[in-house]
Amino acid sequence: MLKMYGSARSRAIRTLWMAMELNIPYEHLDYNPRSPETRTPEFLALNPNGSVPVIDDDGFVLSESMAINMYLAKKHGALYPADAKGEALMWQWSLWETDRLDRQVVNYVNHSSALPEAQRNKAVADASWAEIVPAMNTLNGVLAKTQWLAGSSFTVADLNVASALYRGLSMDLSQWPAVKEWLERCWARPAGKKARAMRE
Ligand SMILES: N[C@@H](CCC(=O)N[C@@H](CS)C(=O)NCC(=O)O)C(=O)O
Repeated sequence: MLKMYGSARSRAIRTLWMAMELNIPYEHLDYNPRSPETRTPEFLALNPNGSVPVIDDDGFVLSESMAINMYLAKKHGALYPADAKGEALMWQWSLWETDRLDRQVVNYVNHSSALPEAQRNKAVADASWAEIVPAMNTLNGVLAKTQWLAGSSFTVADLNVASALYRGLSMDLSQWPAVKEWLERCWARPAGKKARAMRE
């Protein structure tokens, strides 16, 4: 059976959401980031980075949340873009999010609200925000013209970017109304709601 390592309070929320979209059976190993379970020789053999998520699909081991979701969608023949252009857009948006928004959003939310006040660093929050603004402007411009990122329906491209923007749900997105509407639409899916409930 598919084993999914990683707590829903980590980037594993992305892969848990995908498994629930696909309605596939899986065993959840609810490991927290940096926990002792992720520092054992057994875990480091699965993922030498020591990070979550990682999956073990009957002996096929894969890390990186975006890659895991693309693999699962392709393997199970659902939410995978229908043609080469949609597939390329899925790669484009998944890689773009990882580059332009992933760590930036986590750092911004941590250092502006999530961490205890004494641990917050305003310079980190400000530097992150300076990167978030142009990226959100880009995403908003695209989503003002199209409902979905890779074709005419919800695909793994939307799942990857929306799930990575989980913390965007707690940010003021009013200056990016198309992003806000799309993000809420994605997370309102039954599997999105279930993934969120695992975390909150
Ligand atoms: N690019 C990776 C990032 C994975 C990652 O950084 N995971 C964090 C938790 S959200 C982690 O396990 N950090 C602890 C560590 O790296 O030791 C992905 O998207 O899967």
